[in-house]
Amino acid sequence: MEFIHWYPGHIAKAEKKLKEQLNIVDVVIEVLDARIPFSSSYPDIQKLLRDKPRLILLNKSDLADIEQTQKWLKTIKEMTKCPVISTMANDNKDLSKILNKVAELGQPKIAALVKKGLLPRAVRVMVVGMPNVGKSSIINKLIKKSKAKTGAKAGVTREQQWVRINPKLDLLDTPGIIPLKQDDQIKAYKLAYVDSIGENAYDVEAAASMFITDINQIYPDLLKNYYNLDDNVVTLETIALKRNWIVSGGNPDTKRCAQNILNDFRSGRLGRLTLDIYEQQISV
Ligand SMILES: Nc1nc2c(ncn2[C@@H]2O[C@H](COP(=O)(O)OP(=O)(O)OP(=O)(O)O)[C@@H](O)[C@H]2O)c(=O)[nH]1
Ligand SMILES: [Mg+2]
Repeated sequence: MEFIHWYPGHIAKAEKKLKEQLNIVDVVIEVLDARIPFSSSYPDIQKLLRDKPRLILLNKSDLADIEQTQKWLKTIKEMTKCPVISTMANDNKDLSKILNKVAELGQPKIAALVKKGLLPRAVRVMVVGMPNVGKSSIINKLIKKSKAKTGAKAGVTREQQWVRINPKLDLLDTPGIIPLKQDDQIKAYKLAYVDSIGENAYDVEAAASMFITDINQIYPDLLKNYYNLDDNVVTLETIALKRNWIVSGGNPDTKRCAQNILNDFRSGRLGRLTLDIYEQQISV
């Protein structure tokens, strides 16, 4: 049985829109979820971008396993040859790093324009990523200081709004949504854990059960301790019974339990966890 239901027509439309947006920028900021750097990446991104320079952000790093994030930063850098930075939306420490990297990545394009006899212009950048990874938060962070919209540019699509970040940098203020086309069901589950897939596309209890299995493998005892279970049987049923979530007839309310477990993870209450484990992903 397939876990996630895809809508091919919707994907084609999203891909077309993304391509149009990509055509008008010089540099792309790709946002990944630091808890699932592998599963929140888009396998076709290289093809879509062609030679466009890319800065990769491991966002929500405040929710991810510190040690794993360090490993992923290094590996993704080696694999993609792109600069990679870990970020968190409510912290501005990384802001100047992002701005400097984008300016640096856009420089060759501007130099090429000047060489052709054109006037130098600001580097145009956009943010792309899967749903819910923090694209809007990052855009807001970038434009915090400069709310002024620069309006439509000559020669580029009129509906697009640009924000001047600084004299050398213009940001497209709408993010590029990477379509959720994942043939890989394991990746799809992980995207569901981090709430990157609408809940109408999957079964919450199935997702929470998978989540329990995955967490028990990577962080043994974590759930047992967090939910204060008496033995090693960690299931929706045992957790629901322990919490006294009961439906009529005395049965465990597994649906409520599933929702609660996923919420505990998403909010960080379970701790800083990474679900794409570097050692496992790299060995495949
Ligand atoms: N803990 C934590 N939460 C974050 C971070 N970045 C974003 N969020 C939260 O994650 C949720 C989604 O963030 P958005 O910026 O709306 O993500 P998005 O990629 O624009 O989402 P869509 O527009 O739905 O595709 C919001 O509740 C944010 O507050 C982060 O670095 N750490
Ligand atoms: Mg958004």
